[in-house]
Amino acid sequence: MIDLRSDTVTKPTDEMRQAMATAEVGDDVWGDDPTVNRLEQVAAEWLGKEAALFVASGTMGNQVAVMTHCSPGDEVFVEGEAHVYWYEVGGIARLAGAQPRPILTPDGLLTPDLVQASLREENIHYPVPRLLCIENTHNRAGGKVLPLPAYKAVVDKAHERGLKVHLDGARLANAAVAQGISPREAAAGADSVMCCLSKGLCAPVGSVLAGSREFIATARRNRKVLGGGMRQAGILAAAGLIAIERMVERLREDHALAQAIAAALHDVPHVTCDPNKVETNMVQVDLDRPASPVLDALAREGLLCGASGPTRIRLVTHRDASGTRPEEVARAFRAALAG
Ligand code: TLP
Repeated sequence: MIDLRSDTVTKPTDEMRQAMATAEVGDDVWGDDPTVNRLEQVAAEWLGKEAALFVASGTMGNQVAVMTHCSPGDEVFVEGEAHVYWYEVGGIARLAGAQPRPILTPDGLLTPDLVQASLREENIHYPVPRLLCIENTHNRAGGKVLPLPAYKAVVDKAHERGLKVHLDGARLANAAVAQGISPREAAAGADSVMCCLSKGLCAPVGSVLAGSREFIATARRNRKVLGGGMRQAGILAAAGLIAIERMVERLREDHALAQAIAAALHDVPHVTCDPNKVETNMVQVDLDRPASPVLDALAREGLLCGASGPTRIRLVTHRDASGTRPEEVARAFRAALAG
């Protein structure tokens, strides 16, 4: 089976398993886990912020960030297809008690003008505008990168209008590698940034949330209320350290494989797939029919992938699928779509 459902399916590397087995641990809720403490220091440095917090998942990191920035009733601006809005079980409303305000874009890319246009003048009837969430790379936009100059312009516009900025950098390392910059450059200016260690970076569990010392102190309390105080979590943080220190550069291989797969799918009948649109480790495949039965047929051909729309399939490349032959993916699609 070739599993391209997500880069979340990656298993820890042998080196990670070794580090996990021998990790020094303690009770992290007491601040006693040396491996978690080290991961948090390394992550803060890596993301260019004062402090960081190890969290159980990307969802927890995003939601803790929104809870920390916002009070109930505040307005949170999100790109219309952002993960924090689409896939986090209504957490903005449910956990922070805040109101999400989607900003519609043609391609997932926020611009200063779109941010400006969505903000209203102060009025007693309106919620207090508080936070802008940016996603980079953008999942539902097919792993698209918001390039550094455009990212900076959006951050500046948000700050100029008094908003805080949270960066959902679940795949920030992919965005950084694709642009030839460091993750800290890619997160510059954001008041908080979340990055997943458990996707292309191959850690089994966990994400990091980074920001100012004061922000992280409050975020730590908000993580606790969500049940995210994880005790001897050093066993997981040990793998997270390897994710940050050793797994970033190889993301290039995932990006190259995604390109090659898109090129192989380009001329498959009933499929629209443009290799020029592949920027990182995702391939979007548009079909002339509903995706769901095609997914079943692909699975019968030995290829697992997921739908990201009624007629759209998403393929995600990652380390555990690095031996995938693009022509095999194209063969599976041809067979699944035959007839
Ligand atoms: N994305 C998952 C699914 O939830 C869709 C995937 O397979 O791509 N932000 C972004 C941009 C994400 O893509 C994800 C996960 C998260 C946050 C949440 O991370 P986890 O799954 O660790 O809660």
